[in-house]
Amino acid sequence: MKMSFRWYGPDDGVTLEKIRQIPNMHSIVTAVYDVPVGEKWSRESVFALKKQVEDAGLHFEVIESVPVHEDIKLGRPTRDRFIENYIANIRLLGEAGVKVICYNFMPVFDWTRTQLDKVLADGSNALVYYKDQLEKMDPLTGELSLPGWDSSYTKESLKEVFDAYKEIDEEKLWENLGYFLKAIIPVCEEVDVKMAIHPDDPPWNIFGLPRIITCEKNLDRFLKLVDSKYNGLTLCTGSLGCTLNNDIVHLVDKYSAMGRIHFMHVRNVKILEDGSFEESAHFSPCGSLDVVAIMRALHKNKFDGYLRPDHGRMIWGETGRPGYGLYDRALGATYVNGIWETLEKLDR
Ligand code: DNO
Repeated sequence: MKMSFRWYGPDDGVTLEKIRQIPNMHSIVTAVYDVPVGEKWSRESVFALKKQVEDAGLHFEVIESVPVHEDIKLGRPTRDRFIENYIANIRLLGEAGVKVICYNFMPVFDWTRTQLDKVLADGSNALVYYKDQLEKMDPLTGELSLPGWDSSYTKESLKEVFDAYKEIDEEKLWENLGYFLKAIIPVCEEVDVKMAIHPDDPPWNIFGLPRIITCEKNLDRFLKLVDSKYNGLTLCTGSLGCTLNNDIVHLVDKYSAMGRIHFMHVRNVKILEDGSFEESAHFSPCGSLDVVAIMRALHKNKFDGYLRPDHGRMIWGETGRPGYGLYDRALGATYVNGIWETLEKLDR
């Protein structure tokens, strides 16, 4: 297991110097952020990023994300140009020593929460998804402020893309995903860069848009679209685990045994009675997931991929990017390290 941490680049208040002080930190997970979705990344930006990370004593081996242009998801005729750009990015990142690329195939929205600063009983605040709040949100009329949101959409362009999705049901989205993978995975095999799709978060359709990377049946189908280890998963425990329909320990065990998990996002969520959920501290009793059982499954299968503590709450008065403060994620990393060290020593 290689411990890693997400860093949003030089403007991130959580600096590389701080991140490297977290025990056992191996890699930085980052991306080039100043290029519009779908375009080629420049050699200068990628190598500058690599140098910064390596100068801080950390590895530059995981990119999250190289976003997929909407035209690829929609299967528009223009997709081939964007796929070519995507392939150019894979090749460039391979040259820079990147081993894993995390991406997602969620229409329009990335991860979705209904409130970013819910105050919890202990005075910390966290991201939450409340079903009643979601019902009141209308992306086409309201002012949206979603955490993974591409803010370059205007109201008009959003309407246009929503209209285009009227033609795309889940089967069509599968077809478009298959087309994309068949084009890129042979290149990944050639340059030794593993793709790791991020599950849909939350794993159900929202705002009438289809979502397919949601459950075991669909993950099986996904892995068979191109049956190569280069076509793999980012197994995000909090995304798949915010519904009781997914047995996370089973999924982690099954897909790590198959060698198809290249990247783990470890976090905990508390599932509420109506199917809403709150992001909680990583410590198992704080949420609905058993983090020890998850780590035990990885350990049993000799997981040697990358893992990052995912979202944290805001604690100790910290402010910053929702989900991506330093303190609670650092506590998460330390907790996971402790579990892993224990498993290693018990194994001897
Ligand atoms: C949220 C993240 C996601 C993830 C993308 C991958 O915190 O896990 O935004 O980076 O879905 O493309």
